[in-house]
Amino acid sequence: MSDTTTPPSAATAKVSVASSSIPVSTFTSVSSPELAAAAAAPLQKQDQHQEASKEVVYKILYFKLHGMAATTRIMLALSGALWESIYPQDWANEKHETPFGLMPILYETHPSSGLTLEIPESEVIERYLARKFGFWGRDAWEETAIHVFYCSSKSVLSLYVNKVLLAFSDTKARELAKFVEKEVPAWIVQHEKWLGRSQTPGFYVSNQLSIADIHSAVCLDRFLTIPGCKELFSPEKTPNLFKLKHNLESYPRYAAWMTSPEFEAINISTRQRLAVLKG
Ligand SMILES: N[C@@H](CCC(=O)N[C@@H](CS)C(=O)NCC(=O)O)C(=O)O
Repeated sequence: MSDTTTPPSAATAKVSVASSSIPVSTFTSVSSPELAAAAAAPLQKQDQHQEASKEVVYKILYFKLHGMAATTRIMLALSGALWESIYPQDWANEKHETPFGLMPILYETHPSSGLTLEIPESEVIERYLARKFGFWGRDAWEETAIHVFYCSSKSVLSLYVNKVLLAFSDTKARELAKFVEKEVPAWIVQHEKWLGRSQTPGFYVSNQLSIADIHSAVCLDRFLTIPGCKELFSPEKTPNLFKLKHNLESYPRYAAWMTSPEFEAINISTRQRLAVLKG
């Protein structure tokens, strides 16, 4: 993992790859010796990605929404690897070609062998990339601390989606109130306490960027768009969560992704989708 005093360069932040079609599925043959060898290739450190980017190409398939692909896209952007977002063209038909008929799906192509790994399930993808790119801690204790706060942020975000966004219109206001009055404050208290306790406030583990930092920043960005919820956050009220956000923003590759035209296009369609769901 990189030290925040020396954020990685933006030079290889995002490089387009030739085709944006869904790669040929390899999920059912993932146990073949060649794929097993490709998957077991040495883990990459962030500072080795210039080298790694020549080797492996990543594609992340998801709707043109942040949703369940937001954290993966950020990790790919931070890594410096060759990657692109791909979107379904005709999902009703493409769905049946995918492992579980659901997105996101990560495709990892190894040009030297021509093999493509296909990885479904958002949490599996996130944990795979976190391990590959060094966002997963240096020992068992760091991994555990990172995992705890990563899971906590995943839980609060899925509560919002399942209990509030997907609530029937007659219960939506009540569910939102409960979420804002109970769930978010509970999340804030524990995360503020942990983030503030160390000598490097704003990181869950030492001064290392981890999947927990990245996923909590995704949560924070989402919460800051919810009326009634965004008022719970400010540099004064939640200084350590703001420090976390600031830490992440000091990485040029992150800043490049968050201000890219593609990110903005995803922003626009996410806002449109949320407006429908919020009713
Ligand atoms: N457990 C899966 C859930 C994925 C999921 O629900 N994906 C939705 C979009 S958020 C989807 O693909 N919907 C399209 C469909 O059901 O056809 C994961 O975490 O990846």
